[in-house]
Amino acid sequence: MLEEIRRALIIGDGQQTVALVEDALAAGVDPQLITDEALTAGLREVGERFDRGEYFIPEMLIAADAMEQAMEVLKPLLAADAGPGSGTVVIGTVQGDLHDIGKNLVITMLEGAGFRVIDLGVDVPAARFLEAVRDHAPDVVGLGALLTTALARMEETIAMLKELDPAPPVMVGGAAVTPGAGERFGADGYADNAKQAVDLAARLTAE
Ligand code: B1M
Repeated sequence: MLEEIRRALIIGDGQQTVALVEDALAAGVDPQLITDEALTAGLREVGERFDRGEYFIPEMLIAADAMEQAMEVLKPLLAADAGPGSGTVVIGTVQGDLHDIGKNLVITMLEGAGFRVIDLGVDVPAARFLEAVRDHAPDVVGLGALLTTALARMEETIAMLKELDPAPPVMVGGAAVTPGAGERFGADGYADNAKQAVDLAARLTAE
């Protein structure tokens, strides 16, 4: 079933992806497993095809749209299973980067866990993060990046956030980020997926 969903997503058939997700849910398959092993894995394959020159931007867009349609079905179920949390998280994709599917998934899980989330969107300049910290006094700031070219912006933004007094804890994630890079940039934690992001935010708010 997971493989069928993955294949429907890779060819960008949104209707079929949603129908197969609904079938899988009806058969009792875990929503988190569908999200990670079928949908996210499918988009990873789409990215690899793009890398190999087999897919172009339109194919990436269509597959992303199929994922977004499927996530509408899955989000309420994921949110209900997100675990406990409290506090405010300011989150955004750093400047130069327009990817937002993963960030939105992280937001769904954070909100499901009970966090108040201020979503700054995509292509967010450092100044906008600083302004949001002043306006909302968040317990955690989350920065995402999927493009390696956006990592320099992430590093700069963290450096500016860390000059604030008090400096908010910063968590990072997204396909371009590694735990090592996060640490080098001065982040307080790295999350590999949305579930880990919730656990990390809970840990950082408790510190
Ligand atoms: Co683009 N793209 N893309 N893309 N895209 C990647 C990222 C790429 C790896 C594909 C590839 O070549 N293999 C590649 C980057 C290579 C690199 O930098 N080394 C790439 C490229 C090159 C580009 C363009 C430059 C292409 C071009 O124009 N020539 C362009 C850039 C535009 C820009 O940002 N300025 C571009 C555009 C696009 C689309 C618009 C077509 C579309 C985005 C649609 C959208 O986001 N609304 C798109 C897509 C869909 C992808 C891939 C295929 C899928 C990304 C995705 O949504 N994954 C991607 C390939 C890949 O990632 N392997 C690719 C699903 C999502 C659930 O996973 O985002 O990793 P992810 O999120 C996870 C975790 O990472 C984590 O939790 C999530 C859930 O588990 N997480 C966090 C995410 N954010 C977090 C934040 C946290 C904590 C955890 O704390 C704050």
